[in-house]
Amino acid sequence: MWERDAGTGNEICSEMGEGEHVSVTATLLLLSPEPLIDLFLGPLVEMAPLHLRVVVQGREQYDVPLIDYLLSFRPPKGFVASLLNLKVVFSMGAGVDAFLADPDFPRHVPLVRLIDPTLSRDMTEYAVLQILMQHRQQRFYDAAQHERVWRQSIPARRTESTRIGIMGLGEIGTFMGTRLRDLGFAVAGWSMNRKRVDGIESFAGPAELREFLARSDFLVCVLPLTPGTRGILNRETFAMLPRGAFVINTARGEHLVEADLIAALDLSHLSGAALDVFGTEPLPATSPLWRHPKIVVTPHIAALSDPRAVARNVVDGIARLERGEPLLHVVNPARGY
Ligand code: OXD
Repeated sequence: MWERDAGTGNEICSEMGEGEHVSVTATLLLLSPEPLIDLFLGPLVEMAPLHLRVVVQGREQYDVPLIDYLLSFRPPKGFVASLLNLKVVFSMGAGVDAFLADPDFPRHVPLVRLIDPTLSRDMTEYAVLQILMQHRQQRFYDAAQHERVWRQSIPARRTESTRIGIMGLGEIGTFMGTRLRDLGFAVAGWSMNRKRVDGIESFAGPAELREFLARSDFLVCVLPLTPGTRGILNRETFAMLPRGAFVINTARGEHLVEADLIAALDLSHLSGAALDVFGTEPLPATSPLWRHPKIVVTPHIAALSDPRAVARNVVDGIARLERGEPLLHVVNPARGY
């Protein structure tokens, strides 16, 4: 039971014993779609220090000026700006594009992304799965099994001469690249600035995009969504890929011009695509992507944020702030990541 202390205005937990009162000195607001709330609330409540009160948007009343921290992923436009005394916004995911797409987002409030090894691992598993399915011709063998035919086929390309291009060499892209490199693939990455990663060729900036694409038999997009990367998977960039290239998008649907992908597949310039993210989610039943024979569709599951990692990120971030230490993983709004 929380009560307001008449003197300080702080809230007090009255369930504790005599003399044991802990004042609530900070409030975190959780704003999430209803079906996910309990998943994220449990670990938050478990890990939050006693002086941090967690309130859930839509379930509890709260005083707007008392909200210090917000945890969310896709808040409605204008919502963040309405929280006048906000100290930090925590993202429930690695991507922060939905926050920055809000013209009213208060750019002076630090926005902290989720950086968590489980996200990098899960995203890597997804890319490895899709690449190996294609590289090892698994669909060909599935069809043969279905027909009960013993049908062998020589692999189109050896692993060491199969070139993988990762668009975005940040936390996730670098982790993915090193795992694919260790499987023996020829891996390169493309990013805004040149990166040094052992055994991974680095291409940087728009000037080196063509050369990077021209050597990518598999193209994996893990870029942040920014005005500069929106629609980057399009007719022109597909034309720069070698014939027969395979495209994997686990970043954001808005990176892809869907009609251009379908055209490149139908012309057999591209051999296939695996898409986990879409401009409209859930993907409408009327979308041609669902039924395209060369497209694998998955429902934004390549890497789901682990609720315990999200809670840890929030609790550690708040503790750092309270100790006067700089926050980690703060987004640069001008850069968009
Ligand atoms: C993320 C996502 O950004 O799940 O983490 O899309």
